Amino acid sequence: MKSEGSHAAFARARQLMPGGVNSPARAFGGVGGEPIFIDHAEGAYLFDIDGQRYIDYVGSWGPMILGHAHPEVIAAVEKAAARGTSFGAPTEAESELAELIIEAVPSVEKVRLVNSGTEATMSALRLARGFTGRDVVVKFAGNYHGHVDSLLVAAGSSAATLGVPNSPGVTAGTTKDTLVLQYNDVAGLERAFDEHGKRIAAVIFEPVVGNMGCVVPTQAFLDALNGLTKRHKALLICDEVMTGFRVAYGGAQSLFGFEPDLTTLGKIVGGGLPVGAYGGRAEIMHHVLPEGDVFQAGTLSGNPLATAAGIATLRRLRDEPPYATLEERSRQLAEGLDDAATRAGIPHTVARVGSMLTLFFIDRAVVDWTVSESSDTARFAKYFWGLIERGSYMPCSQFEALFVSAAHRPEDIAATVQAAAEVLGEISAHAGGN
Ligand code: KE4
Repeated sequence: MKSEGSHAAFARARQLMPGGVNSPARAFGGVGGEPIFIDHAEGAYLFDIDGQRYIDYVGSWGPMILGHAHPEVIAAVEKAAARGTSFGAPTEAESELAELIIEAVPSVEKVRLVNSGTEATMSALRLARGFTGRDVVVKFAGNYHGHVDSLLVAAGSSAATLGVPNSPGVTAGTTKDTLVLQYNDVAGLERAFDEHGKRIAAVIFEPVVGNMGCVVPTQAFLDALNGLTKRHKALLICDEVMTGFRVAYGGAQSLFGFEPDLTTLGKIVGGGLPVGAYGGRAEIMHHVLPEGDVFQAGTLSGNPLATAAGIATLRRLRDEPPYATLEERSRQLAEGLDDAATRAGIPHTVARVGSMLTLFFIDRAVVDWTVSESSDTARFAKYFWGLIERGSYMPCSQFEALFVSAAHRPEDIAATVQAAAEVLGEISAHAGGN
């Protein structure tokens, strides 16, 4: 499968933009080779600029739960565009989208729309610090919450270690109040609260992790997160940018039955256009400017085109919930990948919640970043390119979740499973069966 057009397009792009991309996740750094340039997409399929078709399991990293170019979403955006693209003044569409979010997510009584998941988490952290008057925030290794300076920290060596920057340009002062713990580590969380409890403004976490591959929280960890934050009067921020409207219409919190203090959203709430959101208890959101004094603003927040796409997407998910079908197709894919790797004799595990899942090239359950980072990424790269050659487009990193959309048909899943069986068989034969 030659991508001559992508090769030339990438050469041009690298002259113009750092790494030739506008987000590093797209650069194929985790699998080597060059990214594929997309011409258009429809339903479950991407079409590259050389005319190759791929069954898409990235879905723009989550937003495209209905599939690409859904007629209702396209029509809503076209209609909105004809009426003007941005006014810098309030519109009823913003209230419509806010109402859909509030009705869907039990813990959200008031919400503020922003333009990305990063803006949502950055603002939620500022609000938590403003509301509590405290400085320290807790995050977990392998959880990604966008490129928020104070969250770009290396994993601390122990519960007592406050963060050090893991990116140039992030100052020690920015990360000195960030504590990085291991996901699913209840004892570590307890020690952190013992040591820093009165200074902790918030704990932010992914309720189903997508950003170290798919990792599921234990019930004990969820109980500790809720119990310890309440006991120490810290806020629990549930980052549902990826899981919101993905694993259930009400997000992971509705699936697992807990109510965080603040929730961040993105991806699906914009239906592929730039929308992020943060919301929660009215008494907390009351502190956001101009009602309160925690500053946050944005020229294009609640943009008419983005809200139109978000409204059309959420209405469709509410009125014709695809979750039973997504569960069936995703289970078919997960079992097929698991079976293919088992038949090939390749050490692996599969983790899944709803229509987000990961095939890990490691021989044990992935419970946190220390396990996930031990996965065989070289083998993952061979698997990735083998599937590309056979027309299935997986996330270009072992440390990402794949997504199934409502547009994926049983025959698409079967084709991908067949391709995986061939690729994994070749990998195994080449490696002498281990
Ligand atoms: P954005 O700023 O990229 O809209 O959202 C940041 C973000 C926040 N929280 C969670 C749980 C997220 O998964 C993300 C973004 N996810 C990545 C993919 N794992 C976006 C892909 C990219 O960076 O290009």
